[in-house]
Amino acid sequence: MKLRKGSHDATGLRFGIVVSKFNKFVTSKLLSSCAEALTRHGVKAEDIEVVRVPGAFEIPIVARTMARSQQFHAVICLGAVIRGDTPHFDYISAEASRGIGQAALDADVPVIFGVLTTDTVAQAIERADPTKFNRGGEAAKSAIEMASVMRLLKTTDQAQSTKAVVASNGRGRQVRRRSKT
Ligand code: INI
Repeated sequence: MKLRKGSHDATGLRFGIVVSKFNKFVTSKLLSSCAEALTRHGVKAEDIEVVRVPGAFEIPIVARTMARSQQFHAVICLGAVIRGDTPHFDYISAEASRGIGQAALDADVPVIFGVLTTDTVAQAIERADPTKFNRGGEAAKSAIEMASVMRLLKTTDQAQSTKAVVASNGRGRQVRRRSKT
């Protein structure tokens, strides 16, 4: 059995962060704990790029653009959708989660779902609090792990596809040719 695991060493990795301004009293906490966790794991401040968007609904298109730019090893999405009394919550949270997942698949780059979806303001505050659930810091750790595991898989893939295979040309001599994969 071959086991491949990502690591939590983020040295040399670059990250994009998309953060929504709606419920900023929560999302600013998510952002500060996320950035703090990235730098604590070895990411340089200049290797973190932050883009702000109005609300969680706008996160997917920016996440997708950043993920496809080839500038980042992973993109982290941070937001807070709080239920309140309207069905707005369901539309926004469903679209944010669907779009964020789609962005990762379209770009072939990890896009992390750090969007809180809670019933109450108190729950959102608790999840963003670095001394409690610390969802911003958790999103950073997931991004590092996914960036590192994807790099591992892509490096192995590339090594295999460029590996020269040694084959006999039928006259006892060996020729080198590239594998087709
Ligand atoms: N955006 C959020 O990020 N969180 C919310 O709780 C929220 N609520 O409740 O309405 C919210 N709405 C704005 C939405 O994301 C868009 O910015 C807006 O609809 C414009 O497209």
